[in-house]
Amino acid sequence: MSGQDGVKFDPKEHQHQRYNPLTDRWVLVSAHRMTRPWAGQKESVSEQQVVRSDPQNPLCPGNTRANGQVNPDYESTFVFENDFPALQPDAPDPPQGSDGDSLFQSKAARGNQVMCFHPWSDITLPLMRQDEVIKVIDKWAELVEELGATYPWVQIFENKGATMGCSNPHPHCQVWASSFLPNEAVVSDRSQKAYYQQHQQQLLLRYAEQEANRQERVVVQSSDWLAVVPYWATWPYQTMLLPRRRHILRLTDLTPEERRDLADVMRRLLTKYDNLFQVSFPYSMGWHGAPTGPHLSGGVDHWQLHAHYYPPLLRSASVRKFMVGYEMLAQEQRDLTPEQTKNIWGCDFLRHLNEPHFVPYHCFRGHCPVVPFLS
Ligand code: H2U
Repeated sequence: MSGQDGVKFDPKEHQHQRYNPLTDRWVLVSAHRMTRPWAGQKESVSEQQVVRSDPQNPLCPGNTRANGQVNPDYESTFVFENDFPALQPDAPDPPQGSDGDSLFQSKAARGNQVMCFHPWSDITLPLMRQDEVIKVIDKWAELVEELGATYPWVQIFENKGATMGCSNPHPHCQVWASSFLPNEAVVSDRSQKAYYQQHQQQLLLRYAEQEANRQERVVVQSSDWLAVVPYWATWPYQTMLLPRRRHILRLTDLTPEERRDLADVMRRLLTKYDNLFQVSFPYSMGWHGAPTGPHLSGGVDHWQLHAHYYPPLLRSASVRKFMVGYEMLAQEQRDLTPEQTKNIWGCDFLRHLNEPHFVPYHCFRGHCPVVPFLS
């Protein structure tokens, strides 16, 4: 069926599909659906304060964890082996291959860690000082170096906020090293490789160059980094953080200047997130860099380091987007275009939000934290 004769296509009005070149999948954009009423689930926004140091919290300095080990009185970042690892380093391998029927196949999996960003439980990355965020980046790079010496994939990810399934408000991330390339890595590797072979240029280096020229979806930029709402974004406030100036395979390759700049861009991006609905903004984020272990010797020039941020919220701090129905059974879909500057609920495009955090710095570094956490 064709569309209405004589009506000019407007991406803000008319549904269309956008291609995600990293996943080789399409997303349906149907901006006109924003007007639908919402009588569904709302997240509760609690004004609850997180205590700076809770004697019961196993992630705080000096406290005892579930396995009986006592944390040191750490003053910066702190990494420990997860006491409940999804990937146990010494678990026996399952029998390789299938059990005679190709529908029932298994493979070996391996090891993981928890990394605390800061000794305080009531602080988050956007409220940390730049030097404190640089220490987080340095530690991420160290972990990629250490675990990547043997494991082919080191997945650093932060689940922030109870709504993203985070079990502890203390600022932390997880690092899972696997003896295999997980699904997302396999698809991203395949897509970046195909693009590189066809164009002799890294897909994401070219993409960063294009986004920097177009300036339609850029949220924060600096001399070395870009934070953009990807053209193919599925989540309403999804962003991607990528180096814009040179080919960089992994976090380990970042220069001290690039780390300093990254810390600044991360703080600015995350401050905008918090300022959007004036809450400690929930998300899942993670780094994707070239595979490691056996891949350290080469064959991965098509890769460009980048981070994905996937926030769950839709139109307010209390209404989230659900990836259900059509998304589960047919294809991902979004209701507003990634470049729209304001939606009908009056939420500003991230780029236009203020950069000073809504919690005044002097108040925060003292002892009156007031950032509402979603429960
Ligand atoms: P999440 O909040 O993202 O679930 O991460 C907290 C992690 O901390 C989780 O993986 C680990 C959990 O297994 N943990 C320990 O390793 N020891 C503890 O004593 C508490 C929590």
